[in-house]
Amino acid sequence: QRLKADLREAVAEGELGLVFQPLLDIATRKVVSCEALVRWTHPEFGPIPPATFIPLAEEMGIISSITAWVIENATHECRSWSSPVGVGVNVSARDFRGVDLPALIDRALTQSGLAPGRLEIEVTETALIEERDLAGSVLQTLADKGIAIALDDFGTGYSSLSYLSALPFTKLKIDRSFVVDIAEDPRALRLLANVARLGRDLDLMVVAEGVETEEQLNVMLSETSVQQVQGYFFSRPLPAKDVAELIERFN
Ligand code: G
Ligand code: G
Ligand code: MN
Ligand code: NA
Repeated sequence: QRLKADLREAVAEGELGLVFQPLLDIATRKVVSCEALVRWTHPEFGPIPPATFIPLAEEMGIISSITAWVIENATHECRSWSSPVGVGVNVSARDFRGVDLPALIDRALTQSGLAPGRLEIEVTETALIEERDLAGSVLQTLADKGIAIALDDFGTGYSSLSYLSALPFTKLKIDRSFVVDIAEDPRALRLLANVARLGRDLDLMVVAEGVETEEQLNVMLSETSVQQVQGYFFSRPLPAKDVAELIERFN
């Protein structure tokens, strides 16, 4: 209850923060986009993980204010980067009902001057299960504007495969559980390789999440058709200033 009251205040007072984690092209090792991730540092309890406060915000009905704030900030930051890399934003199932997402995104793109093709909306399978019909029409509207649509945490939800062809995805983000053992376990590597191939067959950009070691990167490069990688091996999520510098230095 205390946490809920404090979260409401933090959202109202603009006390949330945003960090950005780069996604790299596996072959060139250039940054291709950055995922925006929200942060909340409680004045007394310190950092509260999004896995804790996002569900709270959903329950409280204030997730759309967070989403709106994230989209405005993320597009603004992205516009300031020295090379035209993209920016990814996570949306919650509730956002499909709670807010006019296309209107909100149009406004953010206009205000920031960012090209629609540089914005990427990340949706989880869980969000799609909860709001299947609505999500389908909203995502189609966004895709028609040229916005990229990523299926996030792929492989961790239920009945994932049916969504892949039914919805207008442009990108598949394979969950990090498919990456963690690939350097030691040949079967884990075969599984990742086949999931990646499925994505490529459907003309999706294929991303592997949670790449933590050089060994993982090397086997991925030689044995799979994964095109982009994200993970601690390259970079943790960084404050806006640091990610801008990283882009300037590496791209
Ligand atoms: O580092 P990390 O703890 O940031 O993220 C944990 C999870 O929190 C992510 O998998 C993501 O789904 C969720 N998350 C992070 N930022 C946002 C956000 O801005 N909006 C939503 N809806 N979820 C987010
Ligand atoms: O679910 P989503 O992909 O939106 O959230 C990304 C989450 O994964 C964030 O919490 C981020 O901090 C975390 N993350 C990013 N890279 C790595 C990694 O290499 N290893 C692990 N364990 N977590 C990661
Ligand atoms: Mn994500
Ligand atoms: Na993920």
